[in-house]
Amino acid sequence: MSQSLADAGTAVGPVAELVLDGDLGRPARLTVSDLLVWPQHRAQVAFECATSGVQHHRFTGPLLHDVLNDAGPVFDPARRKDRLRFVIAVRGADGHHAVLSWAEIDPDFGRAPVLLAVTFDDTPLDRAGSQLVLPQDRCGARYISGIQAIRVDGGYAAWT
Ligand SMILES: Nc1nc2c(c(=O)[nH]1)N[C@H]1C(S)=C(S)[C@@H](COP(=O)(O)O)O[C@H]1N2
Ligand SMILES: [Mo]
Repeated sequence: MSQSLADAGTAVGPVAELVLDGDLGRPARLTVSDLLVWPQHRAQVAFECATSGVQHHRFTGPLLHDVLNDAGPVFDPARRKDRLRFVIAVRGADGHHAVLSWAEIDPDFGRAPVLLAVTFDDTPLDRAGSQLVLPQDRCGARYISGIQAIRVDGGYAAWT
């Protein structure tokens, strides 16, 4: 049987894909190995879970901002105020979802170093899917695992 390049070097099994869509000039489907194209960052984090207490983990992966910027969000990059109406919705394969504001991760505003993880405690996430890493969050609930879709939405333009 043939094996795709994306599977090479990882354990046998289906490779998870995430869909990037919404108000983007270049929507995309990305495997975890596709996420290695961007500069890789490390995060050593602690977060509290309401049910299991404080957890400590290490993650690596690209900045969410770098990945989304390359997908061409349909705002005028030269006008800072134009970015403020954009939201980013992230959904896991189990339906768990949460939103971030674009400004939260934008280097001109909140500058949160949010990652799309490719490894979790040194284990590759190729089959489980990427996990959202928010070092600024005290609570673990937005650390969405098994990411299936990310939608960028500038829909609040309707208010202007
Ligand atoms: N896909 C998905 N990701 C998720 C959750 C979930 O239910 N589904 N739970 C969140 C919560 S509440 C916490 S605290 C962290 C860590 O939860 P875990 O210890 O159950 O992995 O994952 C987060 N990511
Ligand atoms: Mo949690």
